Amino acid sequence: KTENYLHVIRKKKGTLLFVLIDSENSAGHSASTLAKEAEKSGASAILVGGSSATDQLTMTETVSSIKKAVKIPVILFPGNVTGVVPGADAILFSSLLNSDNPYFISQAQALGAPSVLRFGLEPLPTAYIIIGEGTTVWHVGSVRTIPFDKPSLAVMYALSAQFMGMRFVYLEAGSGAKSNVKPEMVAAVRKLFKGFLIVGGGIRSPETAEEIAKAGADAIVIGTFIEKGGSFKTISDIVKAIQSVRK
Ligand code: 1GP
Repeated sequence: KTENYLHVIRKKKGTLLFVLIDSENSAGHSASTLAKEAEKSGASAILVGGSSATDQLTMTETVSSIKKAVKIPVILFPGNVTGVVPGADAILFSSLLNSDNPYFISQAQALGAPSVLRFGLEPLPTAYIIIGEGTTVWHVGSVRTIPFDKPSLAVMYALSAQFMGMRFVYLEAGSGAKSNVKPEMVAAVRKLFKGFLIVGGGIRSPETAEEIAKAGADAIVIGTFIEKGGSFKTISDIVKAIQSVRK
């Protein structure tokens, strides 16, 4: 149902904004307050997780408080099996395709799958592709990275994801990354990948968000900007900027 909802509102609104809330790191504000503000500012979904989120109890409480606070879907974005908790609408069921460690490609997925079934989470089959280096996800995920200026490598992974039946690709520069995924790379992937294209990491301004939307992203993800107390006025401006783009 969440997958269908995303496609429907993408068609209606243009590029969507997903706000990422890290249950362990929300600048003193409660996760539910941040989620409510994000919804008011025009976010289309809340992602909960992050590669350093290891406490399942906190995750479960965070998901439940966010669920009570907002109507938009709450989607898990786990960095490990510990990120699979009950109460969310869906989960980015991701394989870190350019990891050198099979644990992050298929083993964590096998370990987490029974819980996804048991908790009734809708799995959104996602190829998680890391660009650049020096970020937490790059380190934790044993990533064989793709340089920012090599769009053709990202395209190869996205195509292989498509051929394996994955319906989502997430191009990730990493939380708090100094530079974001370049529009040229997004455009190159967009040209061949037919599924839902998510782009995140280091996006903080309406201008950058708009460039990425113009390049063909279906959704952009913002986390650190909000965690660090960035204004929701800017978030509304970002939503306006990306939703003016229709592709
Ligand atoms: C990280 O792509 C997300 O997994 C969001 O990145 O925290 O840099 O906004 P930021």
